[in-house]
Amino acid sequence: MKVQSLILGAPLAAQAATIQKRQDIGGLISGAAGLLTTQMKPFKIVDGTSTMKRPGVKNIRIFHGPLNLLPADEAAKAKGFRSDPNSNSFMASLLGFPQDSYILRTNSSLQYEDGTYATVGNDVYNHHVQLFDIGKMNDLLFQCGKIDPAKPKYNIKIPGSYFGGSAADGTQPALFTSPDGTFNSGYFLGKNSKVMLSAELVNYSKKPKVIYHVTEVDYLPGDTKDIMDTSVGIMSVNQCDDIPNPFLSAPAGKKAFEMKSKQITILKDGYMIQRRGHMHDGGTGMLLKVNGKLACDSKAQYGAQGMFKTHDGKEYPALSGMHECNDPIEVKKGDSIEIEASFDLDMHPPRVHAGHGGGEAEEMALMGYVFAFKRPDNKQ
Ligand SMILES: [Cu+2]
Repeated sequence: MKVQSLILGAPLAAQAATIQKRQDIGGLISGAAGLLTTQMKPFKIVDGTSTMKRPGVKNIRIFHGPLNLLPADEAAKAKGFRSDPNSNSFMASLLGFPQDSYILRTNSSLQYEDGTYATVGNDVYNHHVQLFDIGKMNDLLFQCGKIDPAKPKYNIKIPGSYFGGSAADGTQPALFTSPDGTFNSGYFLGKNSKVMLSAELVNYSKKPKVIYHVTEVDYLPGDTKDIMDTSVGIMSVNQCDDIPNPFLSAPAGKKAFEMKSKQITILKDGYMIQRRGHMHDGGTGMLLKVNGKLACDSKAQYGAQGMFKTHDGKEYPALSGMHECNDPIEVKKGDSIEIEASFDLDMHPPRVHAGHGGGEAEEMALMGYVFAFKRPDNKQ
């Protein structure tokens, strides 16, 4: 995951700055503006039937691509910043999403042309796929420390909201309501919305591969009475430490270890809907606590998407999912949250980078939650 940017809360501004700098130095890659306006039209849109109980929900699957994946050692020769040096990275503005709608759920997957899934079992490692809507300013959901929500340290809005995505730790959907769609919340995708795709995908086979990014969307067109808008909060376990680098490594000489966050304060009244950890191979689970009470036990699951080989040739079950909690829980501004993460690198060895002389891939421990803002009139 490209998390530095998530954590700054200004993903594209941060990336644009990096790109701009590189361009000034050598003009090696097309400029930020060019990259940001690279538009990808849908390859096709397929109508479906929503499985949500709420009446009036529409369902479509939007195919974007083709995306060409070079084998890891060839991809490693490409220039430009990537969190995984072997990955093929993509950034584009995706067209075809239903604007002026409340999005209830997005489900991102990688598929071959024949509709089968591209997974680690057939040599495609999904480091991350992220969709951001940059057409909206959002309120800050939390700040580090014990904060009086009436006097936040920073009184700012941030551009862009996480809107969906997937990673090797599971392709569970982004859910902006309860699983059946009946909780009265959704993500408002406005007329000015601009859905940006940012992806890093590793092809561990020897041959190039061609895949598609498919976003399944459940949505309510137009306005919906009293519906609550949502935003997504993502925090690394060390978010509030002095050095909040989200790329983690084990303490010297340790294979099994735990990390605990410092206190984090919620700044808004509302509901936490979907909550889930994000880890890499080696992680065993994450806990989310609100005011000291368990609000989600997000255990890591291994093996459902196949095995991967370590450098010593041994095969291990690959990380395949994180348990998700999605019963809406009410929270108030001033509530404190804490996150905990546990790792066991003996039981679940980390991936090893294919190029650049190998090296252990980084660990991660992010907790993400979808937050529904209580309406000013306190109606749900
Ligand atoms: Cu990650």
